[in-house]
Amino acid sequence: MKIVDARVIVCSPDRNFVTLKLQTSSGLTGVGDATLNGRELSVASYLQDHVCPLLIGRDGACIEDTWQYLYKGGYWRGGPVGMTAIAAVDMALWDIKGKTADLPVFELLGGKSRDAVLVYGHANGATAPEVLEWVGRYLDEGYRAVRVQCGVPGLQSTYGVSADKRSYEPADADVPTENLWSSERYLSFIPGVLESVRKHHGFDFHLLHDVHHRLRPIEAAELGKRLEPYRLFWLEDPVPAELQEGFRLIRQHTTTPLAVGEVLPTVWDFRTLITEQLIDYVRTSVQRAGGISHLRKIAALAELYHVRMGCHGATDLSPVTMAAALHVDVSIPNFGIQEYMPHTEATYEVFPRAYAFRDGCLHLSDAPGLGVDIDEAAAARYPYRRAYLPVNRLEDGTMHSW
Ligand code: EZ4
Ligand code: CO
Repeated sequence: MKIVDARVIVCSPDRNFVTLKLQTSSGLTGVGDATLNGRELSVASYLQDHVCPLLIGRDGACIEDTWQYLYKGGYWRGGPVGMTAIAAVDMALWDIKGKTADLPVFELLGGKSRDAVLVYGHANGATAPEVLEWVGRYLDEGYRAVRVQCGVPGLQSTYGVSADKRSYEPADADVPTENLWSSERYLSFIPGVLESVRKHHGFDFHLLHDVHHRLRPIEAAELGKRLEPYRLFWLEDPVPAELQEGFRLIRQHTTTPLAVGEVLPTVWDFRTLITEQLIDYVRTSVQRAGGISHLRKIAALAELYHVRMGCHGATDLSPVTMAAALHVDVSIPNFGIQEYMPHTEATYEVFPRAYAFRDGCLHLSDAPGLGVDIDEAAAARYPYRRAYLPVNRLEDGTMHSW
């Protein structure tokens, strides 16, 4: 079963996506997500110019060998661009493997460990009352886990807080939006918001919060301590993930569970965090971390150290990544939770899918392969638009330096 065609499709049905479509001599196709938010065209080029030519004529059945060939053969290992490109190839080959076997991919990963995948929704608001209202709506819709983000008085705009309450789109401009940041203002405000969420809505659901890498270790330690009474499911990205020693300091001070790693692409990036048990949840996903093959290795290492998986699932991960993540989520033993931010109708028009939300969980169908595709004619109607993620400045105008 040779790979006979490899196409890179760039489109923007309400946001940018890069998709790889492979075709085999047996007449099957497979899709992979290669979207790297704000740097999309770099991955498109990496695939088009440097990977697709190597795929034509290769045996599409050899997923692991192809992974090793692309990872090691690239010489410049790791990094978000290369790992996203390899991820797309890997996903597409698993899709083809499933279709060849006429089985959903989770059956090839060992079968189901659970029937459905627990997800968390996103309640964000400019003010605390708005947050409370949206937490209520999510709970009414059956969500069992809700992430809460709130605007901070004195800071005009805050990452993760948007007008759209269903999904927020941080890559919102063709040059980066500049947000203001003050750890002092944030730390004096956010514990009260989480306290009022528990006061109004109780403890019978999982509550999550994302710091988006904006604190220093000692500030994060203080926050974790102050949030303990509100029993968070996790506190995400309290500090930037590249200074892993920072997590030792946070751990010494708080029992609030920690989640990290939506920007980390390889098992080696997680090694210290996992083996020293500095975190409780791994946040990377299929498309960030080299595909299903490599994500499973991260999950397996995490399993040995009592660390669970909580895959990233914001709207910049296409429905292809969401489907692939769900196959991993239902099959691994150490699943924790899956982030879920519904895509827009335009996105779903381009990416027909076979998963659905019900009772706080996402449910996979038994469709063979990943159970998701790309409608290329629809994709062609939504051309690429440059869009960047924001940056943070401190109140004195300095770029946020950590
Ligand atoms: O910043 O998806 O937990 N989710 C997040 C997201 C990420 C964006 C980056 O592309 O932090 O909002
Ligand atoms: Co995050």
